[in-house]
Amino acid sequence: MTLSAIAAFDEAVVQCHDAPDPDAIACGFALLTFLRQKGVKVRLIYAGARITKPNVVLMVEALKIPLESVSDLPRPKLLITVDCQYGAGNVTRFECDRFAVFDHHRREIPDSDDLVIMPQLGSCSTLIWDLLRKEGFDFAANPAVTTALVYGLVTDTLEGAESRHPLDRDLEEFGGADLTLIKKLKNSALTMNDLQTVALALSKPRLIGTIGLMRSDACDPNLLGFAVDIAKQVEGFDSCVVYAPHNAGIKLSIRSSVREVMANELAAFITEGVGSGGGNLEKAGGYIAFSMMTGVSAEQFIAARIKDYQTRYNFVYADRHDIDFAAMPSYRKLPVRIGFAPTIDIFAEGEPICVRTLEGDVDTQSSRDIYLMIGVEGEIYPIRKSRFEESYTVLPDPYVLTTDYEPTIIGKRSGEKKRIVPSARTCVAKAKKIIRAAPLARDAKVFTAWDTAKYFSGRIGDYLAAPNEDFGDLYIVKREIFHKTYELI
Ligand SMILES: [Mn+2]
Repeated sequence: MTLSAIAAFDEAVVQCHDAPDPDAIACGFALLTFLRQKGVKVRLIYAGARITKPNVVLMVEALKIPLESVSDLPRPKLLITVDCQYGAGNVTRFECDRFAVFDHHRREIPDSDDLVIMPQLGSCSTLIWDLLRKEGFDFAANPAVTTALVYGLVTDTLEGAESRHPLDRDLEEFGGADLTLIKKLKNSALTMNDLQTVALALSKPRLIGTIGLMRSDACDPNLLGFAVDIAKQVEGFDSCVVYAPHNAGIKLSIRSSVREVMANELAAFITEGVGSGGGNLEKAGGYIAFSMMTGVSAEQFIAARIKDYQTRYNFVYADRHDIDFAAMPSYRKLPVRIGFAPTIDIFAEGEPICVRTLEGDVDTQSSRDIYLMIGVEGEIYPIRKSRFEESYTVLPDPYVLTTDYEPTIIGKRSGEKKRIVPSARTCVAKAKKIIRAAPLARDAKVFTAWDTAKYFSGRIGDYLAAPNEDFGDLYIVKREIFHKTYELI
């Protein structure tokens, strides 16, 4: 259901899950404020034990959030659950005429037009912020709402370390939040009990292959980040995973210290099909509902996934491989139209810039010599001007973007954020490039010649490819993209 559709109701109730955390409360507060401004009569409620966590109590007081604790509810015309799903295990079910859901956990209830669920986001606050922005909500006039949403994001993503989507980073950098209050809240998150909980978790580490696994009793999510940051320093742990019960599932916090494991990928692997996970190369997090792990304990489930993760990949290093590309079929690059923009058309020459894409942030600088390419799936990558001119022909047509997140370019000196599309033009690959390629028979991690920090992950069916003239310059092409961009000779 859209926010405008909700604003057309004359009354509504917004409900947080039964153990309301800053993310749920922030979303509820933001919706309440928006709907009241639209003339809707709204209440913000939760059922369950009264909140006692010091940071949550302080947040509600400091931002004057009219959060009510209830045990029963007169049947509302519209009940909106935030950061949780109506009828799921972590939220008391109240009778209502109609319900709507805003959440960022994996869908647990039958789909309908009244659910807005985006598991790719690090917090529900990000979702609500984005929707309010699209409704033209005046954040400057409502600083308490801005502060609540930024704090909701901060707690759900462990200060941004485990954020999953470029929109999370956009909210992190959104101005107008009371950073002094957020700092105070961050530093009142723990109880003495929490500290004992983490000490206990760290006292029983398990080693699966080269990955450490630790279980904690329920505790503040911040503590998981704290625990895993200590654990990752243990020699012998290439990566580590700490998890704890959280609401109706488990929350995972993951760190990696080696090139062979990207934390965000390990998070996505552990939660694949059963939850949501993401982050960056070194830090990541995730969530799995108990209802998705039937028949096994959470410990058994995670341990099995970690084991599977470590045995399923072939490792391919560009500088030392023995793959017989010469025996593979030859393909020619199709003349597919893609976009490009010279960096100096976006920012003044010499400015360090950050390209924000779905895949993550890429740092480069504005230079006469650097162009940005916009690929068929909206992916962005820098390319040298000389290489561009060798490989592409510029077309007269304007560029039209067809993906849902529009990439932005941030000037690191000026702090200015700019769209790439207005500066983008269309080009087409000169059709002479011949490559050798074959689909992967096993999942593989490919370490290319030109990126020493990351690897490219290929799934069975994706293509391993290399240009005819240099088998050392190998790379992975996703199956969907391969057939759109290459043809068999
Ligand atoms: Mn949340």
